[in-house]
Amino acid sequence: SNTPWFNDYHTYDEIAAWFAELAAQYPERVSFQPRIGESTEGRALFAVRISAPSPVPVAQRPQIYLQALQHAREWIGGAVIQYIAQQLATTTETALLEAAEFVLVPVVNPDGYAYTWTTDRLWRKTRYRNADGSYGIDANRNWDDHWGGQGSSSNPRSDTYHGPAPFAAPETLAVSDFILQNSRIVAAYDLHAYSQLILGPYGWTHAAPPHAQQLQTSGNFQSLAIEKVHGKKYVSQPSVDLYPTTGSAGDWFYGQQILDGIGRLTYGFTLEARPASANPGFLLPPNQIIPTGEEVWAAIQFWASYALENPL
Ligand code: 0X9
Ligand code: ZN
Repeated sequence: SNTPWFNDYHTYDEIAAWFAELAAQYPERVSFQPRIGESTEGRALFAVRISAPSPVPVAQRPQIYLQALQHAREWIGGAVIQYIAQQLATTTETALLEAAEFVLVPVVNPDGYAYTWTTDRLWRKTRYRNADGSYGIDANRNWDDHWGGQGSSSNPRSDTYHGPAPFAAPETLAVSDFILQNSRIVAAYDLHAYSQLILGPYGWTHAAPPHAQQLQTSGNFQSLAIEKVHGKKYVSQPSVDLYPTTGSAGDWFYGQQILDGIGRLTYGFTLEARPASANPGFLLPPNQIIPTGEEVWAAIQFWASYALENPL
């Protein structure tokens, strides 16, 4: 439903309050975890769980994980995850919600996000205080999967600074711990902007992952689903074909089980939402929130269904 809420972007405080209100409004489906950890500046990292009643106990269901706003300036990612939450809370098509539990961390980098509202609209990183006096770790270079390699920087002033150690950022540490506590996750999504891309493993190497066929099929289904909504083309490809990265969430989602046997094999994806290119880039007009939400919601339903039917 296209409420006025989705006609504009919102601050961190507004978003947190909106999710708490969603849980209050739809207690049968939505629960709000106000503090799974905290940011460098002490803001709460909150989580949201969404499912519908069914004979299968929620505690036994496979889980579908979504996160957004690792990168502060990518506002559309935060708006899209709110849109998806609203659909999950209200949809009358309940099959997915009866089979699975959706687990969301909508704002992974609340300090950076707040900074884009107060000071610098194009800030990307966290607000970690670096040893050289500069600020910020690139959260999406700080996950413990081939950390510190190509596509990340050891320069604290760089926008792709990987941090002093894997999970040195309190945000990535808390969120990754939270993900591992949710031990039945079968698919995980990291929402970004921009370029209209659906990115699967790997980011760190050109080598094909063990489940390349299922991952590519999932990506292709998502791309088709998106195009049917508003005709937008989102290219589905391995992340590394965009450019190599190391220490990224998408690789950790999929690969941490392979690397150290922790957790479950997971359909790990990164989505780059609208727009297609640098104009308007991160400054996507708010009248595109709803259409972008609609097309990504279509992809998410295909991706979640496919993961539930074809576990890795
Ligand atoms: O560089 C990133 O972290 C992501 N792009 S963004 O413009 N949102 O910053 C892409 C991460 C996907 N992984 C790889 N491309 N390897
Ligand atoms: Zn990003």
